Amino acid sequence: MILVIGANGQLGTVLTQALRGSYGADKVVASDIMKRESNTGLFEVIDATNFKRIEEVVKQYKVTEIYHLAAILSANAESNRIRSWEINTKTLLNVLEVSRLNKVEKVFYPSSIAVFGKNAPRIKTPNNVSLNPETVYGISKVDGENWGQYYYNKYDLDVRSIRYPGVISYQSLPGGGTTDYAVDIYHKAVLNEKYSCYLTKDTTLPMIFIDDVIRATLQLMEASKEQINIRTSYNVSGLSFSPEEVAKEIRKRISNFEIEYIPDFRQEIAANWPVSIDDSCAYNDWGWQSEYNLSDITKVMLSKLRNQYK
Ligand code: AKB
Repeated sequence: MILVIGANGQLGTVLTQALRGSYGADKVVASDIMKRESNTGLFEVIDATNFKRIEEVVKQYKVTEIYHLAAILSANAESNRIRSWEINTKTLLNVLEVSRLNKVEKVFYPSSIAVFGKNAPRIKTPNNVSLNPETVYGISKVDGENWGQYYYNKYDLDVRSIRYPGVISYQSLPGGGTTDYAVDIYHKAVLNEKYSCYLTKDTTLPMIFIDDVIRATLQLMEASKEQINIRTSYNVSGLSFSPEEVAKEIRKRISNFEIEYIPDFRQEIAANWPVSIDDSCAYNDWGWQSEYNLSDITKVMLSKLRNQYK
């Protein structure tokens, strides 16, 4: 029995459906801080800062696996430090502790490329480098990775994790991240509006398409225990591009698409993140390989969003 915490977020919306597709609708309980009209199937309201509530649901459904996705992303976290600690760190500790006490066997925790700071090589950033993030969000993700490893070492709780790049999806919007522009830009393009980008045109960041994200996550979680050699978090790469490169790709399909560049505080966050990621550990341990390039992503994003805005 699987519990998804943060099921209404950018990742949770799609991952919940994928898990239901793989394991059956009656095997996956979705949960979030509020229920939406679009929530179908098994759903529980959970505020993950509330240990007792998580435990109640875990006991009620005899949960054996938790995907803990609730988080405040990098841009928003900068102005909400205490709340970010509560949502990004305390909720994870709650999940790990509830799991330890209630025989949950496996936990998935999403980390991020935000764990890397100025000291890490920015090109092909390796899995195992010193992590000195300079953002609230990055600090919380390093913390989370270490807590996961701690519960694995100390209690044999099977915690697994991926450092996600910026996720590009059409199903729902990201909220409050530094990489959000790579989703917003497609919405503006489809609406025939000019896009005002908060990063400089040549800021290249690691990104990944939602289908690759879901495949990577399920592949990691389905790998045998012996295949998992990293208990902090795995680097996973999709592709890397800059705002100018997406704009060019969009113009191949919408020739009059316009973009302007007005960098704000998010530029400084992006400037300390990797340009590209070395994901050879994920490839060697559980066979990870991405499938989507920028042209594929642009084609799918524009066509799916056109249908949504019809
Ligand atoms: C963000 O921009 O904060 C996230 C991330 C890279 O983790 N998308």
